[in-house]
Order: sequence, then structure tokens, then C-alpha cells
Amino acid sequence: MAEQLWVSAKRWLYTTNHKDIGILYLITSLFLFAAAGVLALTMRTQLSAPDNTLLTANIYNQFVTVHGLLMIFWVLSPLAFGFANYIIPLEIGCRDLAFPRLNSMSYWFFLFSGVMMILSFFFGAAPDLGWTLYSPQNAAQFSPAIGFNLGAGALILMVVSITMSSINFLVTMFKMRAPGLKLRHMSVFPWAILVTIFMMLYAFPSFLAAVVLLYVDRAFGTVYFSSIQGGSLLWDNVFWFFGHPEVYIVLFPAIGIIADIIPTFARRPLYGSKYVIGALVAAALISFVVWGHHMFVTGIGIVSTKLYTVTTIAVSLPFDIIVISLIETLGFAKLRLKAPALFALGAVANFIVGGITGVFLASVALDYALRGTYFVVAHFHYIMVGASIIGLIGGLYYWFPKITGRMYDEKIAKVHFSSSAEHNFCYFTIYIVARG
Ligand SMILES: [Cu+2]
Repeated sequence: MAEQLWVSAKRWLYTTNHKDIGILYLITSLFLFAAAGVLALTMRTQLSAPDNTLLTANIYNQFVTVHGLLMIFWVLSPLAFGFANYIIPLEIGCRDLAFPRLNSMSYWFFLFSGVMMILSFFFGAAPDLGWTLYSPQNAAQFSPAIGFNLGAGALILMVVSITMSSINFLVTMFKMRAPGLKLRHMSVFPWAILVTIFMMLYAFPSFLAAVVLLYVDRAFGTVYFSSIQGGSLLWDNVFWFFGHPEVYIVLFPAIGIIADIIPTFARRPLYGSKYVIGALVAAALISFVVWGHHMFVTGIGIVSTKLYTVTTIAVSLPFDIIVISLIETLGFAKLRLKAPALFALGAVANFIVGGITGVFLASVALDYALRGTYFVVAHFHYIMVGASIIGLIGGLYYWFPKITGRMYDEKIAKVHFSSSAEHNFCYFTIYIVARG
């Protein structure tokens, strides 16, 4: 018995197989999803009554921050990497990723960095200033806890893991496709992953620079982000140059999954799939020139705010193409409303709401009024949870039979669907309209 246990433990510890690592990624990120979810539910409980004393103000801020960081870095991207690890080699016809050992190292870096992030609670205090870690509050002077340094170290480790993975996928997808399989023949999911890893390669260096310099500031007393030297604005620029593309980095894999699920259950090919892929590429390119819309109230100047408004509205256009293509695919289709299709439809509906509220925020005038309100929080979560997480959960159901060799229970899946997230009403409307 003990020997058997050791054999199976060894299999998972030493594995370099893309399917095994994909499963490890999926399971680990679901555990971290639960951890981030506990933080979120505790925050909502705290907010359920005025003057609630469940959490102190300080702990509450730590929960907000670690919830955000965990969800963005340790749940959304790793879930996508889980699917990519398992599915991409199968879809492009190669035996494994280009560098299987590097792939395994990416996973272990991801796991240890996630544990490190959670451990930061137990070293004085976790980071407590929101996932954007704004200057000057990120300085050692205002956030002295050693837990913050641990959190910064976790972020650095995670960026290393993501960079190794993106290089691995890049080489695999460019060099190891089955003979005759041209890039343009790939379906939307591999394309979405390809665009995502390119964005990772261009966005994460900026974040890595920001966190390394922040670490040096905190540990060795340099003044890169010192507010009296103008460092606060520098942090905003370096952080958001990464931060906006990051939103698409976590969204695109979900779009790829949705664009694979809907044609399957609508039983017709994706309408204008060439244009969907073009739209993904266009959105990825434009996403690197919109970061200033996070800095409208920092006094960056009227001309640049106008430019950022224009680019932000421009970046919404490719997404219109994607949504129109998905809706067009559904038109006249005999849709089979199985769980993956339901989750995909729910994700699209939420994505429309999240996208349109984003266009509101592109306006400088509205941004002045809406900043710091729940309008922003809601917009953000419609995209991150409503579209990304719900789309990825659709992928879990979609590929569950392929990964496990069993079929999930459709009834339980439907109950899961109707109870998931806060948009039940929205889902039920779609369900009824689609059945109509
Ligand atoms: Cu943005």
C-alpha cells in the first residue's frame, strides 16, 4: 500500500509529461481559486452589515490585495496553462512541449510562488494596498511588514514561471506542428494561446522590472519609486504598461475556449473565424497603447488623456467583431444546451456587459465621476469572473471527458451553472430565450 502510494506520488512529482503537468496546473489553480474565494467571501461577509467587526481594517486590506493577486496571477493564467498544456500538443499534433523539463519547472515555480504569496500573511502582514501596489504606499516606510517582501518575491518567481512557459509554448507552436499544419489552419483556441504568450512576452518584462526595483527600494533603500522624486507616476506607468495587456492575457484563453465550444454545440463552423483571429491580434497590439486610461486622475495632461481615450475606444472594436461572430454562429443553429454551451453563453453575455461598461470608463469625464466606485469594480469583475472564469469553467466541462475518461453528471452541471457567479438572472434569461 505504502509502496503503491510512493509510486503514484513519484509519478506526479517527477512527471514531465504535458498531460500530467496540465492536470497538475488545473488542480493546483482550482485549489488557489478556492483560497482566493474564501478571502472574497470573508470580505463580502464583512461588508454585509455596517460597522462589522469580523475583520480589522488592516486585515481587510490584506484580504482585498491577496484575493486580487491570487486571482490574476495564480488562478486565471495557470488555469489557461493547464488547458494549453493538455490540449495544444493534441491539437497541433506533437508528442509533448518543446522543453518538457522546463515545463515541469514552470509548474513547480508556479506552485511554490503561490504558497509563498499565501505565507506572506504569516510574516507580519501580507501586501495591503490593492493588487496595483501603488507608490508611495508600497514603500518600506508605509508598508514595513516583511510579508510584503515575501509577496514581492512570490510575484518575481511567478513571472519567471510564466516567462519559461511562454517560451516553451512559442517554440512548440512554431517548430513542432504536424507536417502540413499551417498556422492559419489552427482553430481559435491555439491561436488565442499563441496571441496570449506573445502578450506575456511583451508585458511581463515591464512588471518584472517594476517588482524587482520595488524590491530593491524596499530592501536596499534605493529611491526608484520615491514619491518626492516623481516615482509614484513612474510606478503607474511601468505597472499599467503591463496591467492592461494582462487583462487580455487572462481573457484571451477563455475567448479561445468559448470560440471552440459554441461551434461544437451549435453544430456549425465559427462564423468568420479568420476575422476572430485577426481581431485577437489587433486587440493584442492596441492593448499596449491604452495604459494611460488607468491614470486619468494623476494629471498626465489633456493631450495624452485624449489620446488614451481614443485608443481605449479603438481597442473595444476588435471585441465587437468577436462577439458578432459568436452571435452569428448561434443564429439559426440547433443549439444543444449542454453544460459547456451554457457556460460559454453565460460568459458571452457577461462579456458584453463588462465590455460596454469599459467603454464608459474610457471617457475622461465619466472616469472622474466613476473612479473609486463599485462601477469600476463591477466592470472589472464582469470581465474577469463573468467572462474569463465562466469561460474557463465551460472549458473544464468541455474537456472533462477527454481528460478523465468519464462523463460528468449533466444535471449537477446544470445546477452548478444556474448557481454560479452572481448573474443568475442573466443566465436564466439566456437559458429561456435560447430554448424559446
Ligand atoms: Cu486598462
